[in-house]
Order: sequence, then structure tokens, then C-alpha cells
Amino acid sequence: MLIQPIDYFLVAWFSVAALSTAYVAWDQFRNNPEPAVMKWGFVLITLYLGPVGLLLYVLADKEPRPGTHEEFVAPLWKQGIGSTIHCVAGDATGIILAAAVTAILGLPMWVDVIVEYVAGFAFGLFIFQSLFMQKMMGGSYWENVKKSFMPEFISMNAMMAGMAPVMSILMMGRDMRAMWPGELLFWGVMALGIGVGFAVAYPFNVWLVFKKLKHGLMTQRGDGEAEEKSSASADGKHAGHGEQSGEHSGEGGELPPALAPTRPQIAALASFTAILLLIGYAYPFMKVNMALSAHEVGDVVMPPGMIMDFDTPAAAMQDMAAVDPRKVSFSAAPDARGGAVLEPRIEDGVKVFDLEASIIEWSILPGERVQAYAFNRQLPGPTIRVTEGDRVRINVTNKLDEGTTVHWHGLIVPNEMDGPAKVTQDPIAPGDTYRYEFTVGQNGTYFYHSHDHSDRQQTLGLYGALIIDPPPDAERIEADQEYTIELQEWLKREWLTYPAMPMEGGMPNFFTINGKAYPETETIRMKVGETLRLRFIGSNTNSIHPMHVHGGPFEVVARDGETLAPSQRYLADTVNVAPGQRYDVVWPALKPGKWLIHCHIPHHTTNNNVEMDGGGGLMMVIEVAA
Ligand SMILES: [Cu+2]
Repeated sequence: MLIQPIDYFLVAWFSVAALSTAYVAWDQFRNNPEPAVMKWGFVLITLYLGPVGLLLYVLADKEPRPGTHEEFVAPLWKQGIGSTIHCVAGDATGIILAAAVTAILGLPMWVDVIVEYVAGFAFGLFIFQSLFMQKMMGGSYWENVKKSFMPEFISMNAMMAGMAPVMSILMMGRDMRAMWPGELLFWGVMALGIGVGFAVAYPFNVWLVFKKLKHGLMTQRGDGEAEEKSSASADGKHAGHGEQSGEHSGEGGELPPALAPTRPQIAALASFTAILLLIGYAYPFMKVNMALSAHEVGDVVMPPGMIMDFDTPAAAMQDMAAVDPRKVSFSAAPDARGGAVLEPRIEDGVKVFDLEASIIEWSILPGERVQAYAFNRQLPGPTIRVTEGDRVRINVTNKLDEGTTVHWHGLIVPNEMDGPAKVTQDPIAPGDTYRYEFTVGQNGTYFYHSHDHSDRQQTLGLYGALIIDPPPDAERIEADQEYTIELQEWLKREWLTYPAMPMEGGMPNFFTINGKAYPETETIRMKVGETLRLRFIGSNTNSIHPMHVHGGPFEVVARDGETLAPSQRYLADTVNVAPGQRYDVVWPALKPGKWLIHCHIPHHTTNNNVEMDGGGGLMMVIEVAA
């Protein structure tokens, strides 16, 4: 499934690459008088570089008119392209195979880049240079290996000096799906790396081919095996590898003494490209964490702006990563509302509730869908409403692909029922169910939330209200209506939902009351003279929200579930609801009209920084009739 714009781009790119490759293959094998090894070189390069490969083929190698190939390919720049293609086709094939195998084995990136060099070099030297070229070069296989070693070393160093940093930085960049061969992005990064490697290796190949240390483009006419055999003799019929002569040769060939390569020249180039290679390898080690493997982070997409260093651990990336849209198991209707009161089953006098955590898609605004973690496929999770003195049992089933637990925030429960992962219990494994059971000894406004990787799980939606009514004969707070407000912050960018966090790249850009942003929040309808009990729940995880009500003060009657004694109650028009806190306030409807409830941090009353219909985010309306 395509989840990012780059995925669509790559589908288009590789479609063009496939067409380009088909054309180059067809034309090479049907019309072009190149030796087979070069035909394959161009086909592979076009597969990797798409239209760029096609361009190189048409401009440098495709015979323009019958009988003109020898003359057409003679210029040095074209010979350099032939030589580079030959090198890159071999090396890149080895590198790609190595990258795919090390990713599948879950080896860290630093091992990956070393194996890639070895594999690329071996593939290029032992197969593409020595084996495929043996017919043209003459001599034994090992003579060819020996002769090819130094030119291959120089060319491979240059190629990898360009390719290694591009691959490493992009694979371990924001979208680390690039580390996994099952993703199109992996192949896109490989293609770009090969392109950069090609560009870096090209000037060195021009020199090598000029000095007759490497082959450039060649011409091979006629057909049948007789032709193939005679090619070893390299007479004028097979003019090529260099404009001056059809003679293949090792060092120097027929170049005049002033131009023939010397040992110091070769040594200088070998050392220089080795230094380039070291720089190309050193750079990613200073930028990204090369100790990580595709098994750890090969499926994460990081939020734009997250600071990632060479020592950022895999766990930090997994925690901050986007919810994978491919893991969504349920898509809620756009008008679905969360926080529905969950009806219990009564078993032997115990109120039994079932909660199930899974990944859903949820609309916070028309057209604005988020991927969320949710209990019972709704946001917030269902409201559990019980009475003080009840015995309750809550079966929590985990349908995520990571562990989870539930904590009953503010309640006095047996320690093993409290929920902190790895402290009082093992996380509930994917597919498992944990039974929480306790007797409720308090009353007021509480809530429940995930206590395993809360930074991620609660932030993404694993929470719900827990309202406990006082026993029938006890004193209660009187109000004509009541409404519960559960807060949440969201980070949604470039089609993906990330857990909002108070750190670089994690700042939220959407805010919801009961899973909806204004103007999609509910409207409370009252009559003048009525009272409204608001239960504010700090189910959010980032900010303190100063929640303000228009139209006159309210009375703060309870804090964190504890009812205040009448003498402690006070009038106010704003309460600072911090993460984890609850405030119960009673607001009298004094005058008719539309009165707002909203957070007083104005950014929190926008939707992705946009004010819609007078606000957004943490805002809702009380409509009071006369
Ligand atoms: Cu706020």
C-alpha cells in the first residue's frame, strides 16, 4: 500500500525505468553492434537509472546510422561512459544483493556498508571484469583478475564514495522504510545511490580508459560464434576500447611514453580514491546511527523535525514513529462519537467489562482522518460508569502488535491490578487478555489509560473516562446536566499520524475534545436557570490546558475525583487542567445565547494553525435557550 507521496513518485519512476530498460534491451540485442557484456551493462544500468540510462545509451552508444558505430563511440567521453557503465553494472549488482541480504538478516548498517563494498568489488572484479571480459581480453581468468584489480579498485572506491553516504543517510533518514527491501523506497534509494556513484566514478573512468587501463565501448559486428571467438584477436574488425586502436592491452599499450600511465600516477589515484571512500564512509557515521538494523527500524517513518543523531537509539525512533496506516484494522464512520457508556455484564454480582486495544482510523474533522490506538474502536475509549462499592472486572484484550497494560488512574486497587508495565505486571502480549478486578472504594471523576509506552500509546488514544457515582444514600453534587470533557493532542503531517510529544518534531497541530476538534465538537443545550456539571479530564499528555468557560463563573466542586467540602469550593472561570488532573465544576446558565468552553492557549483552538468558524481544536459551545 502506498502511504507517502514518494511512493507514488517511485511507482511512476520505476514504470518509466521498466519501459526504458525494455527499449534499451530490445535495441541493444537487435540493432546495436556491442559485445554482449556491454549490452548487459547498459540494460542493468537502465534498470537502475531509468531514463538516465536510456539517455546515456542513446547519446553515447546507440549506433546512429548503419556502419558508424566504430566512429560514433570513439570520443573519449563516450569511452568513459562505457567504462563506468561496465564498472557500475557489476559493482552495483553486488552492492544491491549485499544490501538486501544484510537487511533481511537484520545486520546493523555499519556491517551492511562493509559487506556492500566487499560484495560490489568481488562482483565487479571476479564476474564483470574478469569473467565476462575474458573473451575480449584474452589470457587466463587469473591474469585478467590481476590486470583488472587496480583499475577496479580505483573505480569501485570512487563509486562507493558517492553511493555509501547517499544510501546510509537516506536509508536512516526520516523514512526508514528505505532500509527494507520489501519497500519500493529501498529500491528508490538504491537507484539514487547508484546514480551518484556513477557520477563520482565517471571522471576516474575517463582517465583509466584514456590510459588504456580499462575498456570503453566496443564494436562487434556479424553474428555467430565465429565472431565471438575472433573477438579475442582484437583486430581492426573489432575496433574499440580506446579511440587510437583496436588493440587491447594492459599497461600503456601503444600510448607514447609521455602519455602512458606510470606507477606513481596509479598509486596516487588509488590512494586518492581510497581517501574519498573513507570520507564517504565516515560522513554517515557522524550523521546517523549506523548501529541500527532494518529489523529494528526498517518500518518506521519519523516526524519531520525530529532530531536524530548518530546515537539516537532504536527505541526512541520506534516510540516516535508514525502509526503505520497498513496496520489499521477498523475504519470508524466519519460521524462516529467516542466515550460511549459501556454496559457491564453481571457475573456473580461482579460488573464485567471488556476492553480491546487496536489500531483504528478516526475522523477528528471532516476530511481529517487520523490513525489512532483505541479501546473498543472509539476515541476516547468507552466510558466505564460504576457506583462506589461495586466489584468490577475488566478484561483487557490486546490487538496491537506491541505490549500494553491499563492503569486505573487515581483508584485505590491491589498493586497487581494497578497496571504499570514491568513494574507490577508483564505487558499484555499481542493477542493476550489480562483480567483486572477490584472493588471500587471511591467516587468522582477518574480515567483509565495505557501504562506501557504511555508516551506513545496513551498519546495515540488509549484512554477513557471512569466515572464513579457515590452510593445511593450518599451526598452528591447537584446539577441539571453533566458533560465529560476528555482532552487529547495530535500530530498529523504528510498523511501520517505521530504521537504528539513535547520535543523537537513532536509538537501537536490538532487538539480534540472527546475525539473531535471544533467545529465538530458537540454542542451542549440548556435553558436559562439550569446548571451544568463539567468533568474536565487531563487525558492528554503534552500541555496544561487552561480551560475557560464564557458567560460567568463556575464553582469548582471537585479536584482529581475528590469532592471538595462546601467551604473549600470556589468560584473561577478558568481551571488549569494538567495531564492526569481532573476538575469538576458547576456552571449556571445565566443568560441565553452561545457560550464557549475553550482552552485559553489560542494555538490550541486552531486546527493545524487554521481558525475555522471562529476557532478549532479545544473549543465547544453551550447553547442556552431563554
Ligand atoms: Cu490548551
